[in-house]
Amino acid sequence: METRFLSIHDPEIPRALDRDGVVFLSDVLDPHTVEEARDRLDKYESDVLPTIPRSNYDLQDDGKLHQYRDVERFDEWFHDLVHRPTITDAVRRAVDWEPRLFYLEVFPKPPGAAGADPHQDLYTAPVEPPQFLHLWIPLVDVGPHNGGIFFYPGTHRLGIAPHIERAGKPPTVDPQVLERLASYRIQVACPAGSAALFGGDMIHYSERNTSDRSRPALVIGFRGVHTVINDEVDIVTSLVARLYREEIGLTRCRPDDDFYQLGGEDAARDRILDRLALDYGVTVAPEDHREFASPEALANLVVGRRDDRLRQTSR
Ligand SMILES: O=C(O)CCC(=O)C(=O)O
Repeated sequence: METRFLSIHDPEIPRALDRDGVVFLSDVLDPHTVEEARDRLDKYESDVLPTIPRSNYDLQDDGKLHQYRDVERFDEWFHDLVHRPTITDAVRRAVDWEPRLFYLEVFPKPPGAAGADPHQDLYTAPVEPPQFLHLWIPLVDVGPHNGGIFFYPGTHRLGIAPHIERAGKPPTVDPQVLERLASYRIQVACPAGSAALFGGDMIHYSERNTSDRSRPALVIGFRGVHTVINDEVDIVTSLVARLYREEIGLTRCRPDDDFYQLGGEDAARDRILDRLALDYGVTVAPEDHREFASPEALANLVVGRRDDRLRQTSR
């Protein structure tokens, strides 16, 4: 596939995106904005991240920062950046549905940080109908030396690939499927401020940053204005079921299974409640857990309490 960089105003963008599933854009952010974004992310990581719930960021096994999201909710400058008409208009022209902002996430990739394993964003964040785009914008020049990114153009037409679920890590595309698709794979060196625009059905991954400099990238997610996302309670229910499986040592746990009937003991319960408090900033007393002992009931309690807290802090 030809990997030309198109101008953000190029009328060819919708056709290229439809054909390849990914399109590369030049000069989406000017050098001054790129530099300011880098400086502001450094400040965000030191001043804001430590003050917000753990569910807003992910760490790697070695404790390095992997990814953080919803930056536009906590920082006005990034809020304005993701709403710039040059960006939103370009995305609007690229697809035949009306986009709305989904989130801004950041892959800071400090030196030595691992890459993102192969995935399709429609698998990890399903929306219905499947109208979902990522605008990936590196804030330094990105190539094979510093955590470069790979795509499989054309394979977006094959639908959602089987993913392997892993404890404590995001799901990843079945390696056997990737092997069969190997001839489609491309890596493109992307200058700072350029972008890759791709659909939620595009398989992609990035490598470890083996350079001695951070490799930050912004990812602006867009979804169709009429899409629905899985209910938050569904998402937290499946997370709680996973915590039950991990902490009790089970292979299966259904949404309505009772923790105590599954053989859960006090020490496992305390670890689960600690993990939920860290992730969602919500405290559940051990005596309350008896009453909300299934993944579904506990998820309802956690989401309800978190929403109450958010309402109070936004008053
Ligand atoms: O920036 C990276 O390393 C990974 C980006 C990514 O996985 C994404 O945009 O979904």
